[in-house]
Amino acid sequence: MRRVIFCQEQMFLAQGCLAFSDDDTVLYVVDDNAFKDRLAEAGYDVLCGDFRDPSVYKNAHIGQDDQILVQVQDEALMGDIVDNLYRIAKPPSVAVVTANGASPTLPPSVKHISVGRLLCQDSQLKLRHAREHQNVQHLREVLCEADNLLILIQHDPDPDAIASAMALRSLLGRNRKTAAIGSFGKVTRPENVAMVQLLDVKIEHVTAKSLSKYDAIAMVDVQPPYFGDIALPRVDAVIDHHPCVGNYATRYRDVRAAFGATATIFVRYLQAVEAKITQRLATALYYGIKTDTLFLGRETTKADIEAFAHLYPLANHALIRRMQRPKLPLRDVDAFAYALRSRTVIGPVFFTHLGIVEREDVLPQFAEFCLHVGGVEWSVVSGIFGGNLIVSVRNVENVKNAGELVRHAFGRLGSAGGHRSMAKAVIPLANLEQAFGRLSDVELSQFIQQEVSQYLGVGTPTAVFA
Ligand SMILES: [Mn+2]
Repeated sequence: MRRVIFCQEQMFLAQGCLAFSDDDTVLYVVDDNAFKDRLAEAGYDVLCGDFRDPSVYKNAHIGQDDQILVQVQDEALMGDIVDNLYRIAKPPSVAVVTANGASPTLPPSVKHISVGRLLCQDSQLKLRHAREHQNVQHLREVLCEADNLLILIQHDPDPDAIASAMALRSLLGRNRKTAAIGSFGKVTRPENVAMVQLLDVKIEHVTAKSLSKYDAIAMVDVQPPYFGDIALPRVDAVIDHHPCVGNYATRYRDVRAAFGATATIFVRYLQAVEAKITQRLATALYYGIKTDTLFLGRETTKADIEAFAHLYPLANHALIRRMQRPKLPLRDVDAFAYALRSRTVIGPVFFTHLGIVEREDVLPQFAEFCLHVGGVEWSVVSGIFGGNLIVSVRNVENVKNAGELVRHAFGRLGSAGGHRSMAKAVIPLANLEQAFGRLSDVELSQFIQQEVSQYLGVGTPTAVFA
């Protein structure tokens, strides 16, 4: 690709020369001999002639592979240059540079570049970086004295929290010894388990007692009120995107409720201080933004999209595909085989009850799988875990709200809630026994089928639970 720039000296000085990429060869075409000599001395390829003379275009060998940039002040002259260029048998592509968006009448295929706007965008970005740089400096000052820092995240850490914790550690130039990532719970969702395994992230299990061994606590993707009654000895920094609830004291606070992910805040921090974003960190942050915004489909701002685009070329997409499709442990295969055989399909609803399960997460994982069955719009997978009947619900788009379904069907007996397309009910077996007496697995599954099909209006299960 060759770039040919039609340029006059006053424009060259006023606008700087727009040539964009260092990889392209550039030919300057000027109409002033003294200017030509100065450019030639500076080492540029340059040709001189009258811009209205067709031989200039011939001498420059302009053809359709060239990109032309016209930087002249006089609009009539600009029009004549474009005319000459478009008269070439195989004309090149043409853009004109104007001072501030003022656009002379030219064919629509000629694109306008506004130098004013370019400068404005650039200065806005620089001002933003300057502000974020100060944020990072403040954050570093607050945490620098701690020999033993804890980065605390929520009880069932999700990719946004894990990625943000990794980013904070990297911003502070620390490692897992000097800045542990900790949680009172543990990672349970299979996708998130896959993430910490594939990216080799260690999440320490902390208790209220073990907190005392840290000399500073930073929270990411969560705020102190989340921890309820757990007595936190101190909170030094909070970086989050959830709306603030309740008051708390902290030395550093950056809460941006408009952002779709905490990872987006960290991408801005990293950009501002020109920190190197390793492939591992980029992969985590990219996955964090992707999952928290449901692939930019939910509560997404321009900031999230910019951060996502910045990370895209840096992230390992093969690894992300592996996180999204976590492997099924061999010992779960039998449970799945049993569940498939013992299914009940009522209208568009796929029901199955697994009885006692070893791990709770097989239920949502299997519910996800059952949605792939032809004609199925809802999947309702239940099992018994830890003394509770757990009901996991998934649906396809454009049907009733899954969260409301479980609230209506099971809310009176236990905790039930969720989103549009995924929901869960946790019903203590003791509550069921109190209401109905002791129930067998067959009776439990009949009970679930009856409650769900009644709410969805999909007909009645064959055996009615009285
Ligand atoms: Mn988040």
